[in-house]
Amino acid sequence: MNQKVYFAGSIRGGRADAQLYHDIIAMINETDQVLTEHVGDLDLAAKEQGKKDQLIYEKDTAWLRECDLLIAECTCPSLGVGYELAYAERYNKPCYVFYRRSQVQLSAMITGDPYYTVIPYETKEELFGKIREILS
Ligand code: 6K6
Repeated sequence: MNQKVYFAGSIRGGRADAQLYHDIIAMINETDQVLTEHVGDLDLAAKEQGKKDQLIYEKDTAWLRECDLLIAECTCPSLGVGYELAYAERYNKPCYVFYRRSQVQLSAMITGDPYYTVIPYETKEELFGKIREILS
């Protein structure tokens, strides 16, 4: 309860799963605290404009150092999420990596690294059940 969760999901890598990120974040926020709520913002394109990339990087890496754990949804491939996973490993943050097994073959750089807890899923119910287990 009340853990600080860094939720990672694709932004510039593609927004096909934006609604799913939004729903995951809302679910986690029922019991814990998501630091990265913007990842689930459904109107992100407008808000992204004008933000300086260096400030985004500095803020996100500060949150990565501050968080208790990282949860990533990796079905939509994203360079930023890959970077965040490596950064979180460097700071020994527990990392849980979800992906829909029928839609993507995850990078070997993630599945091959025993540091990460990689969790394939298929349905949203399955995904939410597993996230609840992690947070409990
Ligand atoms: C978003 C909403 C409002 O303003 C923005 C500006 N962009 C970003 N803000 C915060 N974090 C970002 C932004 N762009 C990427 N990230 C981080 O990288 C998020 O934490 C995501 O997990 C990850 C996505 O990387 P790309 O490579 O798919 O963009």
